[in-house]
Amino acid sequence: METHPKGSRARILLSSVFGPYAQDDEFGSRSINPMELYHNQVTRAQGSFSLRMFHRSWGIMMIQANISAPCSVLDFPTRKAFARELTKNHYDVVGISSIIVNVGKVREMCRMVRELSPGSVIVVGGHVAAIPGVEAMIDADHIVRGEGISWMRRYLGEDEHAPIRHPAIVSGLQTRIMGIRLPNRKGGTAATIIPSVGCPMGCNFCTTSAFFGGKGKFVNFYETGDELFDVMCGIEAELKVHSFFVMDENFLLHRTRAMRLLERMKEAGKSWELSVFASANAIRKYTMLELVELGVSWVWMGLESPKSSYGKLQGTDIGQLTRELREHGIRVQGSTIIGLEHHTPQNIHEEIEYAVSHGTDFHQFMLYTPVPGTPLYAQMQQEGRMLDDVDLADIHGQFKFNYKHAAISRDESKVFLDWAFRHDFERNGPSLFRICETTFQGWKRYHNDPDLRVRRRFAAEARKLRTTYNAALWAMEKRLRTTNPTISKRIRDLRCEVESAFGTFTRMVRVVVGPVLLWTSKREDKRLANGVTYEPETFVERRNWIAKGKESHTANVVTMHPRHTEQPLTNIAAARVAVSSLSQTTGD
Ligand code: B12
Ligand code: SF4
Repeated sequence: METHPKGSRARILLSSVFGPYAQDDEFGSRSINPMELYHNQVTRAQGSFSLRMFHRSWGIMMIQANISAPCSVLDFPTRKAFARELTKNHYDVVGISSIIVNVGKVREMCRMVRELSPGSVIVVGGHVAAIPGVEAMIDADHIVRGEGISWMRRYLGEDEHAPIRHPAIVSGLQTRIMGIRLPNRKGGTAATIIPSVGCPMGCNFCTTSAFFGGKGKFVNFYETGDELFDVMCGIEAELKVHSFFVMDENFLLHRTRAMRLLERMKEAGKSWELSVFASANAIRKYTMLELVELGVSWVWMGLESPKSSYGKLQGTDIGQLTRELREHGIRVQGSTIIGLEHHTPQNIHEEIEYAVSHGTDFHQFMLYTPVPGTPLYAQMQQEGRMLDDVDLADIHGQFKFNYKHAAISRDESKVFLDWAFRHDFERNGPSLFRICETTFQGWKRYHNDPDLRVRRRFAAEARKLRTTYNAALWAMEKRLRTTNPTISKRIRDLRCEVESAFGTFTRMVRVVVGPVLLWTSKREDKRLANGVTYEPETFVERRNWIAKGKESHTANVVTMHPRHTEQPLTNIAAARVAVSSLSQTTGD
């Protein structure tokens, strides 16, 4: 493979695509496709109760941490900030990271590099590279498919097999719920840990599996539980966290690694909380006790209909599994696909009803979407079912079908998808209420557990319930009293149980904080109705950096540029501090 002539002395810029994101524009931003996880695809119908937060671009952070060349990461820039960075610093290589929907931004960024930094080599990586014929759509010198750390190391003439250094990544940023922006307190948010990329299950629609090799393949950054444990200890010390968002498509599938991690946690007395992605059959390889001891407190799991052809659920009663997990204090984020082959306008409501009846804490709904690079896409193309006139910026699973479904039209697909979100909210209430339910169930079962590690973890989770969560329950109960009396009553019942378990202090916090949350959540709903949206701040991080004309070496420098003009909520500072623990509980 061709290497860069300057090798590790080359100056590298790694950038994510530019914002603002939550708006409609000619570069492919879409107001229904904000740069948010929950509000984009999970809690978007929950108004002010929707969980709002951002996640950094971990792929380029991982690459930066694993090369010895001077390297800047520019995350969530505006076009202006990207242009400024290109002209202020000379870069030998400009790397752009993107997924498919943002290909229009990559095109524009390549154009800008050619104009403003004509000597730079342009490297484009991430899922955008899976688009067939992407070479003709963008003006890049290298388009990298699959794992990027090893590619960049090879390109710079470095050892591609060197151990992977994991950067300390704060998982969720600028968290906001019920109209309150939570402070970015050190240790207040989970850390993201990335043990591997890809998934060997190879479901035919799955882009992450396909991108890293497909069925039977994946790339492990950390093979063993010992390696993972050491990385987690390092990050625990650096970020002062006890909670980890484990970004591995199917973490529990690798049982030997997970069980060794548990052994090490037990030896060291670690009461860590883990949020994981796992398929139902992988979860079933563990007893509930093993999951609880491992600290699994949040699971993201596919809930496909039993009539679908995907093997992840085979032999598993998914309703029973969800109930059991929640009874053991494990929050469940269900994921349901709308528009599977067997769905029709006649059975889709029943299918959604079935999914919603699981009563998971969170529920993601996504359209069945053949995405370039996947076996499903190849199949649909062969069958002549792909729609040619759909803009790539609209293929994000939250708008309309990009293919001809046997029974459901493109317009109907959006109607059914939107109904699924609304129905889940009406039937099960705010996710914040549901996680309180699960937390309380876990506490009731484990607060006297003989294992100190387990007791400690559930005590920590209950601290939030004793204070702010209970106040939030009161505010939700009031807000839903007329619009959804059934849910309001369920919230009230839970609150009364919580208050009788935890006593006077909990009631006092509710009396003080509850009305504040009631007011802020009403105000937030008004703001949302007026079209307020949220954007992530811009980050610039430099590593192995020698500023132009200076001799001194700067190791790691982080700068943040607040983007939007939101007023600090100083009048409600007390409530902000009080609810700041939320981001830990949601695993992000
Ligand atoms: C975190 C995340 C987000 C964050 C965004 C973070 C960010 N700053 O961009 C949030 C939650 C906001 C988000 C939103 C969306 N996401 Co998202 N997201 C993820 C998730 C869960 C993790 C990404 C990650 O960090 N992985 C770990 C890192 C190490 O892997 P990586 O990013 O792929 O990077 C590696 C390589 O790709 C490569 N690489 C990456 N960049 C570069 C750059 C260069 C120069 C080089 C050489 C190599 C390289 O090297 C890296 C190391 O090996 C993935 C699923 C997954 N498991 O990857 C989905 C995923 C990337 N998202 C996806 C989608 C579709 C979306 C949304 C459209 C939401 C939706 N409706 O589904 C929106 C788009 C928002 C927007 N306006 O752009 C798809 C992309 C599909 C595709 N083929 O394009 C994925 C794969 C999920 C899926 N299976 O459908 N997402
Ligand atoms: S189990 Fe999940 S992550 Fe793995 S291939 Fe299937 S959909 Fe993708």
